[in-house]
Amino acid sequence: MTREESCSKIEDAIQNIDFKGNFADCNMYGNGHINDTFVVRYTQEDGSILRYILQRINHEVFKDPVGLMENVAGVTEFLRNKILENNGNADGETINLIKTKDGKNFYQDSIESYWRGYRFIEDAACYDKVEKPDDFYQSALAFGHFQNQLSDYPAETLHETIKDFHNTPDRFMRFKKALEEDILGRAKNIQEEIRFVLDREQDTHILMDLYKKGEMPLRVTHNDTKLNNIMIDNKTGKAICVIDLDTVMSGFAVNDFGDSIRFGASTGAEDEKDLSKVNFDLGLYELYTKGFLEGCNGSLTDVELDMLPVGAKIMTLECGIRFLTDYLQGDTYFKIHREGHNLDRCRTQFKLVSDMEKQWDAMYEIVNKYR
Ligand code: ADP
Ligand code: GN1
Ligand code: MG
Repeated sequence: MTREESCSKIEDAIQNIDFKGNFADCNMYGNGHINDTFVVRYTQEDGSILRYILQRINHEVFKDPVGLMENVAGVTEFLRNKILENNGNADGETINLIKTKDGKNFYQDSIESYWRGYRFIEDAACYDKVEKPDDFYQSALAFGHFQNQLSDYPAETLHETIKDFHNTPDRFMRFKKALEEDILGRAKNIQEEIRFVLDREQDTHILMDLYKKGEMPLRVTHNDTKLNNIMIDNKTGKAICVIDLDTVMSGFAVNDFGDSIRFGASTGAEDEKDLSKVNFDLGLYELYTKGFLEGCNGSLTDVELDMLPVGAKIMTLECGIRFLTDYLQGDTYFKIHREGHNLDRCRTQFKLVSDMEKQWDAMYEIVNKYR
């Protein structure tokens, strides 16, 4: 799509979603790797400004945007009802979809792009790196609580928005296929990273094997629990709202735990080029473990508790494998902002995996301290 076409489609979407007030402006927003996110500002009658989020769903990634939006609408409504039952005010505590002028949850334009609007969560921030340890702890409470609140969600009504999303053995197979095909001839320059993955094939099976034996329960999980998918209140410092619900599906609790660890318990950014700045921070791991277990409020089984460190390692390894696969395939999945971006991202993940392997016993001891 050319820039002009893209702009005209944004205007088209804006006109069809029921945003209130007089349109002021629209700008790209946020650091997500998948959807196109914009902030749209509207002037109100009293002169104040109301902001909204406008998103174009990436339907190369999400093949069934209609099913996805059914999930998002279902989950947000379910959460809103729970919050209302408990404390009577759900404002800001779940994402709020803004319907289209004809009452739908999304707008589909003439070139088959899917757009949605959300109320902008004001006076809150989301972080790409832990700045204050307490933010990480608050996010742990919120993600644990989120999972706990969805424990009685009718899982059978959820659409699988990305097939085999956290099927790690399958991710490993897809990596091997991309390696065999090596369409851009990039493999020769990344032998160390390739070896790193191949050496850990056994690890990729651990959770799936437990699941197949009936020892690892499937739950309704978020599946993308990185710190920048949670909004932290600027005044209170509490996590107020879990966002990015596109991947809410059946999954393993330990993967939700693990995905937060891989992103937040690192001393460096996910795409840091200088690996000497990227270390696994055991103190942050401990903080998150404490918060997540408090948030889950006793709902995890013994096997799940035993597997929390494995979840951390496997989610980090899997994410690195996904970045590396995308690098081999020509960077078509994750948005990149520089050459080699996916390779840089992969390297931080593998550095963290190595660090975890060195601190493996301590990771278990910490879980045992809080279980
Ligand atoms: P992606 O799947 O691309 O990561 P997200 O739904 O996570 O998309 O949105 C990208 C970013 O936009 C978030 O990290 C956050 O900064 C911002 N954002 C999303 N929804 C809201 C909202 N309702 N209020 C304020 N900011 C939001
Ligand atoms: C993507 O959409 P975003 O930026 O929150 C990805 C996650 C990865 C993450 C790595 C749907 O998350 O699975 O862990 O990037 N989301 C999807 O930062 O693939
Ligand atoms: Mg996101």
